[in-house]
Amino acid sequence: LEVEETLVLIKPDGVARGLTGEILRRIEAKGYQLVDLRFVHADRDLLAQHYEEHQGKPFYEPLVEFMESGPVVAARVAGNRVIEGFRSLAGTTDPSSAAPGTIRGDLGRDWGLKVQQNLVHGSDSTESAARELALWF
Ligand code: DAT
Ligand code: MG
Repeated sequence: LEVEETLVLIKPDGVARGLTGEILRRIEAKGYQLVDLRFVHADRDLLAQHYEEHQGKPFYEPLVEFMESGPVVAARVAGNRVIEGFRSLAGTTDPSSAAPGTIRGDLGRDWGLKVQQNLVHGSDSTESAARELALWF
C-alpha cells in the first residue's frame, strides 16, 4: 500500500453552486478518507504561494482573482495513491474536454465557462501535496 495525503480544494464555483456535498461524496465513495476539512476565504498571499508555479503565466491573474472571489473548501484527503487517484476522479483541467464520469466532466458547465472555473484543485505530486497541505492546514 502507498498511503498518501493530498490537498483537495473545492473552488469558489463548486461552493457557490452547492456542489460541496456531491464532490465530497465522490471522494468518500471512492474509498478515500477525509482527514481534515475547512472553509477558507483565501487572501492573495495564500493564493500566490499556492499557485507559485503559475506566476507570470497569462492565466495567473484571472485564476487568483477567481480563487479569491469567494470561499473554498479545503480537504486533507488520505488514501492509497490518492494524489494520482484524485486527479483521475477530477478529470482533465478543461471541463469542456474532461471525460464523463469525472467531477469536471460530469459537473462542469460549458455555457460561459472559463477554464479556471473547473470546480476542484488536486495536488499533482508528493512534493506539492506536502507543500500545499502546509499552506492550507
Ligand atoms: P490543474 O488544476 O488541472 O492541476 P494547472 O495546475 O495546470 O491545472 O492549472 C491551475 C489552474 O489554472 C487550472 O485548474 C485552471 C487554470 N488554468 C490552467 N491552464 C489554463 C489556461 N490555459 N487558461 C485558463 N486557465 C487555466
Ligand atoms: Mg495543478
